[in-house]
Amino acid sequence: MDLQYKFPEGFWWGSATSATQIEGAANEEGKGKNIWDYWYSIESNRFFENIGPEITSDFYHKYEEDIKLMKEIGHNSFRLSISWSRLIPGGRGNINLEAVKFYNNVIDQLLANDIEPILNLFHFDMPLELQNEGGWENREVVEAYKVYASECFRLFGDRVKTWFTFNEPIVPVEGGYLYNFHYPNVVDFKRAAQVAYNTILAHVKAVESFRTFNIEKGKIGIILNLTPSYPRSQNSADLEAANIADLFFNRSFLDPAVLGQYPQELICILEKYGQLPITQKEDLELIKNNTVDLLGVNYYQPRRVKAKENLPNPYSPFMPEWFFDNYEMPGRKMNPYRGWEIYEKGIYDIMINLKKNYGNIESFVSENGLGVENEERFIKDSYIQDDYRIEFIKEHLKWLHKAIEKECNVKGYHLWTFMDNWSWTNAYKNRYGFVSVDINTKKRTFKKSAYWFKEIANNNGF
Ligand code: BGP
Repeated sequence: MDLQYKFPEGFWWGSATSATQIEGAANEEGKGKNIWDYWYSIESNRFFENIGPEITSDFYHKYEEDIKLMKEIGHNSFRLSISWSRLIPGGRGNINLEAVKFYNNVIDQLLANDIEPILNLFHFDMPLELQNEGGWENREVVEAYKVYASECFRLFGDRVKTWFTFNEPIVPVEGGYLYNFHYPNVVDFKRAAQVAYNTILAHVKAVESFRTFNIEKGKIGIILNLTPSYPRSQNSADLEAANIADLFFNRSFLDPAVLGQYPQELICILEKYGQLPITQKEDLELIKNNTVDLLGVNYYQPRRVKAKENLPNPYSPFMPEWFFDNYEMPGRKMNPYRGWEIYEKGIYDIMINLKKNYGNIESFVSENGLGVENEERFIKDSYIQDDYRIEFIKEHLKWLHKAIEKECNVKGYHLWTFMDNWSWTNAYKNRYGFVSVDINTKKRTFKKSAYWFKEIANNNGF
């Protein structure tokens, strides 16, 4: 077949999800509580239509059916996360054998369907007991994570080759310690910096442990939401604003994870404002020696910034926004439901940056997707005709293809997400899946995009 956009041999076609967003069974078979279970129990009003994480898509009971559906639409790979509080209730100590059984079954089912399981160890879901000890602010929790990660490598490493330590580790920093959209709802930059730093420590300790398992063809990486920072203009003040935003939101994780060191400029800013985290001397060696094999890139939207209009109030809490203002570019294309700009070329710019400045590290698009409200509006012939999603994916893939033509080392594309799932405080407001899920009956139905994706996965292009 003559394809205009042909992708490299072995390209990953699939989708991504996370434990808390699909498993449900939040209080079943020995699972401990995580911060989402707890936060919902004390403040359910913070969640769209008061819906919490206890049932979600019920993957815990329906995984067999779901994996069959994945196979049906051409998935050759699927990324999911392990729920730490399910595997090790309380965060440390005994392993929950029911959880081991569940994850073993999921992995085996995926393999039996020729779908490569890609496992992520942490997707925003800190066990409650460990959060009560200070979460990522506490180095003891870093040690507990290392033990948890090692248990996962030991239990599942015979079959799972591709591992990720964290998904979007900056989000719990932003949500939990700066902007109040995750528990524990703290607003304190210095604590946020400690959380970010300790997360990197947890990450490198997991990488270090992973290497000792000598998993055949095993690779380990981190998944980052890389959000390119575009300046309003080429004026030097706008450029500097974009540079600083990039340091805070991208390079704070990208540089240590891939290059093994923090950007000096970022250290200088934090030092100047008295915001540096507490560190130990030996940490630097550890960070340097445990860089990743591959990178997951989550991309939804660009960040546009401009030089500040007004000086920040020096008595207000220190924030990244002391150095830039967000910029609403006239004429930008928007996803009005999520309030995010759609800028397809961003995916190309990210890959070119990885090629130029990060040794062309192997990467893949680990999340990209379009959340839409009230998709039932688009039902025709009893399924959702989501042409807007097909368009969205296609336009991103074209730019990804262009990056590959420029020799960027891109290995795959995963949509967020396989089936409509529970989106944290947005609960079921925006739907992202190839498969719609009736939130009452849990019935699954393919959307039009699922059939379309099957074609491109089977043809390895379009
Ligand atoms: C990413 C997360 C996902 C997912 C997605 C969509 O940041 O890794 O967990 O939820 O964004 O965003 P949202 O659910 O907030 O609409």
